[in-house]
Amino acid sequence: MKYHCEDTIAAISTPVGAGGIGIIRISGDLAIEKANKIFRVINKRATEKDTVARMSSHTIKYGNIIDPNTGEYIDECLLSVMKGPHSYTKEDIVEINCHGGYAVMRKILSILFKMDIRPAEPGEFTKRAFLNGRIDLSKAEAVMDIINAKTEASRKTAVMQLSGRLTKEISNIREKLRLCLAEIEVALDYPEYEMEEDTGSSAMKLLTEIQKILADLSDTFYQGRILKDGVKISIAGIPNVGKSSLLNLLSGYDRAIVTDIEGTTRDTIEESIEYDGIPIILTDTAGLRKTADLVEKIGVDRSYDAIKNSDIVIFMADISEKTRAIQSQKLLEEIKDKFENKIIITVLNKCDIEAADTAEIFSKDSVKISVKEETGIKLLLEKIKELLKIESIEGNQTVITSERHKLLLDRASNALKKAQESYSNNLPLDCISYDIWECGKFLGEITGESIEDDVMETIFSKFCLGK
Ligand SMILES: Nc1nc2c(ncn2[C@@H]2O[C@H](COP(=O)(O)OP(=O)(O)OP(=O)(O)O)[C@@H](O)[C@H]2O)c(=O)[nH]1
Ligand SMILES: [Mg+2]
Repeated sequence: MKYHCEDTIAAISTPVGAGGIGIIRISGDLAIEKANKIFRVINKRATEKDTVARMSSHTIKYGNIIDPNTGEYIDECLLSVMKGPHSYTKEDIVEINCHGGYAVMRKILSILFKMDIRPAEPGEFTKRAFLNGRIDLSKAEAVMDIINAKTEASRKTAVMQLSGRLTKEISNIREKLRLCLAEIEVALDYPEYEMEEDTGSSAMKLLTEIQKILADLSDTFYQGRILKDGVKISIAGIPNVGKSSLLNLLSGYDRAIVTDIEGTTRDTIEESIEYDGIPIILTDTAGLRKTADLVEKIGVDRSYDAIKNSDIVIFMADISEKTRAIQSQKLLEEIKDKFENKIIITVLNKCDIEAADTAEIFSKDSVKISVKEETGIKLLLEKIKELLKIESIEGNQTVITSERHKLLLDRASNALKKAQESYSNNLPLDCISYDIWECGKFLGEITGESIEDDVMETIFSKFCLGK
């Protein structure tokens, strides 16, 4: 596929702000011709032939950027040329490595924009790479994930997608569906050979297999999302049990106010941390209790919202006093009832001053810790990791991290379910063909082989400028 775009585009590809170097990327038919007009090679032995227009592909030269209209010297830089189709977009690309000041880069861009080059839209370089057939859509999405990856685990999953593992898996399934459709067609075209029954039953066997693959892939989304965006964990409990102290310990600084006064925390406090490559979004909450204080009441409502929105709840109890521990146990039961399917880890804090027979009030799988003495914390973090089942997906399994992919996998799977229902209701094979075709179409939307323009525009509009 070669998509030809008349426009030559340019953008700053490095982050906005002061930096040692900044990169301006130009892509399109005019990239070399226009860069030639603004660049003068600096070299003792430079001749008139030393121009951008004569540079070989994948070479770099040192020189000055000059405004061709005024002759003004703008900056010194390194300029590289990558000729299409051997470039990121498959078009001619020129990259200017100038000094990373915002004013310098804006000035160079403004000169380019006066020369039939237009500003690139967000993600437009990658969109061209996709439209020109260099990468498929799921790989283009992975490029964005790599840019946004903040932890080792999210980087790994994005690289896995960029390496084409998901693409390969989807292509294999689509190929199987294509063969299946071809067999059905033959059976329908030659009724005299009476192949319909055999073809139908072998198609159903295949569809069951594919459905299982699709379901397994779709099921990896929970872990994939966590690896990409982080797991949301809230710390809840009655006042004064040490919730904010735990947040401070895990985030490594005094993020929240800690006092021995009940009701110190009034609002939810969020902090991002990382454990063993897993991104965690930790929320400390106001202690849960009935209160007449209006502000505290709002805080308590927010605590319940935080519990509702989290993947895991650390329910913290204080085992230094039996009556307070009993109070905590009651609240824990209430929370379990209210949030039925929530993963809750019971954490028993202040075990450094544990009161006799208090820990026994809680179930055996509770984690005993002391924030003060920093004991039991690793155990707690390991327990979280165990619950997320991250280890099992870090091996060879393909993991999906995009909601769009999950939705399409589920739709593809539903299409197969319809095909199976039609078959059990003795509907003719051509009805089944349609559902199989539809399944392939949904899968094709993941890789971008079958995709509507507006969907594509939405995907690329989420990209950052200059990529
Ligand atoms: N002995 C002991 N004291 C602790 C421990 N963890 C916290 N504390 C103390 O318990 C008191 C309450 O701690 P916080 O972290 O403010 O408790 P909280 O649950 O956030 O309280 P609220 O914000 O009021 O809901 C403080 O005096 C802490 O120093 C611990 O492991 N051992
Ligand atoms: Mg607190």
